[in-house]
Amino acid sequence: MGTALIYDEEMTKYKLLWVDPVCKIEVPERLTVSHQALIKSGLADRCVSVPVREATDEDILLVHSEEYLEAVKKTPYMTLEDLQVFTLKYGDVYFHPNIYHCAKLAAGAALQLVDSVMTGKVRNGMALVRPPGHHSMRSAANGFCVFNNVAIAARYAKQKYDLKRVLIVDWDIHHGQGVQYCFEDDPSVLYFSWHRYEHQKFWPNLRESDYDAVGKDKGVGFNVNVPWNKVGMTNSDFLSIFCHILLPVAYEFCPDLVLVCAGFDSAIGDPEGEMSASPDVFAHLTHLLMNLAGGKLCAVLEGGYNLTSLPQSVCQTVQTLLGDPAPPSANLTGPCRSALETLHCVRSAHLPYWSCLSHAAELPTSDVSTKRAKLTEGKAPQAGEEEKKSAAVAEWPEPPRRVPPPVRTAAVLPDGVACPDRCQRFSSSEDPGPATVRKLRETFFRDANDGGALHTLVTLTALVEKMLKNEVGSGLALVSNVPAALACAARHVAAALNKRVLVVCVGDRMEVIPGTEDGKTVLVQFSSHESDEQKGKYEVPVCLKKGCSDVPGFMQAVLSLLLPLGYEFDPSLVLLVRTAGCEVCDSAWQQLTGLLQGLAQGHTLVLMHEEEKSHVATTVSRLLGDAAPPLGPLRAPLADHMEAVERIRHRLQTEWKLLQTTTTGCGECGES
Ligand code: Q9C
Ligand code: ZN
Repeated sequence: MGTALIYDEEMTKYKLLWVDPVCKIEVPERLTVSHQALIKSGLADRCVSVPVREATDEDILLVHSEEYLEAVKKTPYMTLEDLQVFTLKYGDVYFHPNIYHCAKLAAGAALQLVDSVMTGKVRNGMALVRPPGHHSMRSAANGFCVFNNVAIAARYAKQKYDLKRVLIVDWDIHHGQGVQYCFEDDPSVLYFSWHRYEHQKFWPNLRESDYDAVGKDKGVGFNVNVPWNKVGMTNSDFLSIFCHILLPVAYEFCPDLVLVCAGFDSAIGDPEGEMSASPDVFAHLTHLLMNLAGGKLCAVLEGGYNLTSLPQSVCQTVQTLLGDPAPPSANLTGPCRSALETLHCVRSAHLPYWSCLSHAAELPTSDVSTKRAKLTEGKAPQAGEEEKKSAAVAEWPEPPRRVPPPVRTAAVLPDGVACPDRCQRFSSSEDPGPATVRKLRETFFRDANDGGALHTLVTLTALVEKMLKNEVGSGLALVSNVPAALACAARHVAAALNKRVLVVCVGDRMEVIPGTEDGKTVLVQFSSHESDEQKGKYEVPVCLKKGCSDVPGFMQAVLSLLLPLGYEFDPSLVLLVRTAGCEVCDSAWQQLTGLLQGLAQGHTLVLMHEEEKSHVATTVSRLLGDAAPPLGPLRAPLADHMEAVERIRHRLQTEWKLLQTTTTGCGECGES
């Protein structure tokens, strides 16, 4: 199952024919540099090339009015002056004799992508198109957009494949108001958009781009707006919104298909967005969406006007779609104050509609809504009221190459357990030497004399070393003594190699756990073991009664606790341990495994007890990057579990900034 790439040079064959400072950034080179970068990096060759087609009238009429379509149809025959006059009817857009043709190809490209994914020809894909789509409305071109490519694709997919739920993620830095208007009363399409807003001072300056536009009638709750009120937002701000809003809501919604309005004007260097997110953040955003909808994801280009960061961001996205390991998540320092304010407002606005947000504190409305009132009255916010977040610096390092390891996944398995396809059976060829053996024996088997178990530890140590040298990507080991294997592997990474290791345990509380005193080890342990112990920053017991069988509660803990903590910690290795009595259902386990692949450049080592061999094949499949099966729409998590997760987030959010969701600290105790 591959990745589709849809591109046609024809879409570079229109451009601005007169002087217009607003439109001059929307140039044909946007597409050529993006495509060239995919070719040069070898990514294009690894994709399945799918031809574009023209969207038909019928396709376009799924979203647009007949009058508008007929009007656009006339543009190829207009004189330059006619085109200029026609253009004036709309906002921030230009027409050209060939743009109608290109707009049909852009919408048709999105439909070809949907067809390729829905028929199983590919798993996912990206369409590089011009003109973009998300600003165009039923009867109006707008913001460089002529036809709403993604909105048309969503209606088309629903109709042709009888889909019940479609998620549209709009990470372009502008609000896709056209998409919002199209689906605001439709509960079958969940629209998420973040956008530069600056309290309505940024284009398109709409009141309805704010966080309180949550959808209408039957669609109430299915429109999620995340307004950025400052420029200079960073990777932390973006990932924080994903962990604390988009992903919980998306998992609860459980889409059959994910469409991405993939605009890259949200990346650093963009003259429109003025944000500070690095191009490799798109690898993480993409990865985090790839376990939804069984991996069915279609990314369609929208904006992106910096001809350096645009192609870098496109490459990061496509490389992730292809399944290559994610880049490290370095330098996440937590969301800024303005982002936290936004996060809090959005969560509060959506709390009535999504169980996963039901514990978000009610909005203390004073602060933010006052600012809005001031603006609508035309008063400027007081000078010096708050520090101005500085705009992006114009320079950033080129994202480092993401080199897939020669062995994607290796497994340490007892004789008699078959090694799954595409996975390499791992046995250590090198002699560890008597000193290592003595040390292992002394540390882990002082009393016993179990040669087989000792051999396993030697093998695991070798496997961990190979993973950290990127000779092996991920690994799985079936062992007889899980605690010893865990302690050995964790200590080897932290103490011997001096690297950070994230240990995630699911199941019964274990007696032997690696020490976390060194700050190199973070231990997150999901179990039914009740514990109110105030552990330090590096040890996080998560008590889920009924052994994690509350899937919504478990996912809540994974998305809003484990992931942000993991991203901020930025480990070199993840040790994922399934201990005896692990009651988490198979599909939740698979989601966990898949999501953790976004950390440590995909270096996850799964440890399981020998008797768990029935989980080997599915776990290996996740480690290889295959999408996890969907969980189904999630019910409300158990209140106890929500409270447990909230308590832990509160306890740790001064240390782990990515756990924060408010500016005020705890709503109950007033602590900050
Ligand atoms: N500086 C897309 O990214 N001009 N369209 C805004 C404010 C319109 C952007 C002027 C920008 C349209 C698809
Ligand atoms: Zn944009």
